Amino acid sequence: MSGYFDHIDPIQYEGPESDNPLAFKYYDAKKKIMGKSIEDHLRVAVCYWHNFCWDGFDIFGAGTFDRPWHGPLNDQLAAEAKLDAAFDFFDRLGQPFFCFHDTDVMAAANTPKEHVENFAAIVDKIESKMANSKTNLLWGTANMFSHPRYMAGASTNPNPDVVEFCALQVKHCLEATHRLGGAGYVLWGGREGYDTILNTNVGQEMEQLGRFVSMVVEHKHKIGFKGDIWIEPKPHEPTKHQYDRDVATVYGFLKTYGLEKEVGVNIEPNHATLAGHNFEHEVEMANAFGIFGSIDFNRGDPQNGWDTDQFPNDLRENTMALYYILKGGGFTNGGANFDAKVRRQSNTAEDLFFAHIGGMDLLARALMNAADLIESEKLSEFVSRRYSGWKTGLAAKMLSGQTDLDSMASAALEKNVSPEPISGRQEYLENIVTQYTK
Ligand code: XLS
Ligand code: NI
Ligand code: NI
Repeated sequence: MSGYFDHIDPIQYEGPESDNPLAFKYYDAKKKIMGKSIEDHLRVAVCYWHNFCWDGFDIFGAGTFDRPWHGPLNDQLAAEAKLDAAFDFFDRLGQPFFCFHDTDVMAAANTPKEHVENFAAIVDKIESKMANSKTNLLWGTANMFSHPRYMAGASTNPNPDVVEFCALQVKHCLEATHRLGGAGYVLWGGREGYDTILNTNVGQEMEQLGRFVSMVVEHKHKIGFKGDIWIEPKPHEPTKHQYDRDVATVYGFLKTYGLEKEVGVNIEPNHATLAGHNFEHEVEMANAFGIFGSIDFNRGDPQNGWDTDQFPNDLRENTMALYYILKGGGFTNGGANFDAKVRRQSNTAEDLFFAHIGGMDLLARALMNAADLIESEKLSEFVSRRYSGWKTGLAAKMLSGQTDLDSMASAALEKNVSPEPISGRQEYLENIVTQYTK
C-alpha cells in the first residue's frame, strides 16, 4: 500500500449545491437516465499510463510528480507498488473500469522471454487485485510505440523480426485481457505510418497492417475472447503520416481487408481535432459505418497543435458528442476512458482526483443534456423531415437500385422546374443545443 492517497476519503455524490471539491456534483452513479444508470451509460475507465506511469516529465524538463512508486528501479517490486497505488486510487474514486498498456503494468523487459515472464508475473497480481475490488477492465492494449525497436513502425516495420515481437506482445496482452474479463482490446498505431516517403514502401506496409490486424482477429476467436477489438484513429504524432488517420480512413482499411464486421473504433476527441474534424463528426461517422466502439475522452488546446490529452471540460462539445453516442444506441462493450492527463504543475494526489471528478461530473451533465435533447426529438424530427423525400417514389427507387440515370434525368425534364433551395436552419438548430446545454 503506497499510502499516497490515504488522506483522501472515498469520493461521494453530494449534488450540485456542494462546495466540496472532492465530491461529485453531477455524477450520481445510480441515477437513471433514459432507463439506465449514469454509471452504466458512461462506463468510466481510468487509464493507467498518464496517471500512474507518467512522472510529469516533458521534453524540456524532468518529472515533477515524485510519486512514491516511481523509484529508480523499474522492476517487479516497483510494478507491484504502482499496482497497489492504482487500485487504491480506483477504489477511492469508485469508477467501474480501468485500462492499461502491457508495458504500463509490468517490470521493464528487453528480450521476448523477459517480456513474457514479467508480464505474466504482474497479470497474476492484477487478477488478485481485481478479485478484491469493484473495478473491472474496460480494455487492454500493447504498447508498440515507446521502445526504440519500434522507431520504424510496429506491425508495419520493414524488419519482420520487429513484427514477430509485436505478435508476441499482442498475443500475450490479448490473452491477459481475456483472462481479466476485459470488454475490449485496443490497437493504437502511433508508429504505424511513416516520417518520409523516401524510405517507405506504403503498399507493402498496408499489406502488413492488414494481415496483422486479421491475425489479431483470428487469435481473438481462437482463444474465445468475446469482447470487441477497436482501432484508435489518429492522423499524426508521433509519426508524421499515420495510416489510421480518422474514422473514415479506418473504415476504408477495414473494408479492404474484410474486417469491418470484426473491428470497431476507439475515438479520441483530440485525435479528431488533429485530423481537422470535430468530436461528434467522428462519432457519427462511426455510427454511420456501424463501427462505433469506445471513447478516449479528452480535449486538446485550441492554441497549439498537439495531443495535450487534457481532461474534458467543455459542456457543449460533450453534450453534442453524448447526443450522437446516445443516438447511435450508446456504449455496448465500450466506455468512457479518460485518456487524459493532469498538467505537469498539478503534482499532488488531490490533482489526480480533481481531474477525474471534474471529468466524470462533466460527462454526467453532458449525458443528462444529451438525453433531454434526444427525448425532445427537436433535432431528430428536423433531420428526418429534411430527408423525408427519400422514403417514396423515384428517390426510394434510386436507393434500392431500381432506377437509373436516364429515368432520373427524364423525371427532372418532366417536372421542368429548378428546385427551390431549402434553409438548413443551422442557427435555429444551434440555438436548440444552446438551450439544452445546462
Ligand atoms: C495516444 C493514444 C494512446 C492510446 C493507447 O495518443 O491516445 O494513449 O489511447 O495506446
Ligand atoms: Ni491521444
Ligand atoms: Ni487514446
